[in-house]
Amino acid sequence: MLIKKPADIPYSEVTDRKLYVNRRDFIRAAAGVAAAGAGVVSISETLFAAGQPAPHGRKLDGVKKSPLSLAPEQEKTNTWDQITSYNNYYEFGTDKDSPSLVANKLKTEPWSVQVEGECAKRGNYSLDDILKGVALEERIYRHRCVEAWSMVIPWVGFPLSELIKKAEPTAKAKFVEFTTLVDYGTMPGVRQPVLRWPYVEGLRLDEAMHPLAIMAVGLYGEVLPKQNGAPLRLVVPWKYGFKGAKSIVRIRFTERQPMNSWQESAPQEYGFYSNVNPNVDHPRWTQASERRIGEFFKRKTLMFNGYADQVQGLYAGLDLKRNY
Ligand SMILES: Nc1nc2c(c(=O)[nH]1)N[C@H]1C(S)=C(S)[C@@H](COP(=O)(O)O)O[C@H]1N2
Ligand SMILES: [Mo]
Repeated sequence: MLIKKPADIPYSEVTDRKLYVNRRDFIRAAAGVAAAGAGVVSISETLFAAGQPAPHGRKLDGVKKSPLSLAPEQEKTNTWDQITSYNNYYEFGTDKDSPSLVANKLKTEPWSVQVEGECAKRGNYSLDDILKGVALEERIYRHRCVEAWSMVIPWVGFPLSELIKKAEPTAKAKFVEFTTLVDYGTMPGVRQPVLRWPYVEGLRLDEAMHPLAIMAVGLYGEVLPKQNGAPLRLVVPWKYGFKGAKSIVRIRFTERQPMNSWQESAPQEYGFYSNVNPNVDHPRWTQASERRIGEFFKRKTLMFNGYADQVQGLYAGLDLKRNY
């Protein structure tokens, strides 16, 4: 059986970007006039009633700037087109352009999240419940995929800690597990045994409470495109991108370390922590450098993806070579 790991498709990373975009345009063109009318580039339906129409979807209102963002002069933000057409979302296929071509079928409304496990406020919460009282912030973050490519992405979201506090974890809760949607009707990828679906990720509770960890609901001030994990996805900027579970439907507080999908599928390659670490190579390639999408020359990968000052305290005393 062919089990595709992120590494089995890595040459998309070196595929010339122009060829890539051309192929996508070709597929769109081939889909023809009818498809254009049906919105191959989908206008997201939205739960954010007040949002005004925006260039690609719907504008999120009242988004504040955050001091935790990268400053624009620090690093250039990737374009909307780059961020929304070069995606990993295996439920929609393993090609980088599959999610942008296929995910428009995903139904993100209504949406609810089941909160379970070691917490006082278990239950089924609508997205509106989850967003009640939260202030949306723009967080411009570096995004480093384990496949050694990277981007800079202007997310819109809110601190994961706010959601966790609302759930009131018990004293026994040490970890948080995130489970994402499986829908056979709209997700062709879940018929392939790439991973055992649903996609599951986890964090230690103190990692999850860190102010840099967010739940994202938007991009470039607009509602999050489906290929990027609408309506609600995790973003943990100091970890490899696969920790950022998309389209979350379940959050569970646990006493024991959850098993995450990539660790389950290839434990010698992907661990639980998955902190970006230029000193710990992937068994099949180096993690010392990366290719920023849109750039030609490689960049050096930064410890904790450049967030070491903020997060290294979480890992004091932990052997980062063993706990990759
Ligand atoms: N449900 C789900 N979440 C997922 C993935 C996936 O395949 N399925 N891919 C992960 C990987 S490997 C990366 S790099 C990021 C990509 O996020 P982006 O497409 O918004 O850049 O999503 C992560 N979250
Ligand atoms: Mo990734």
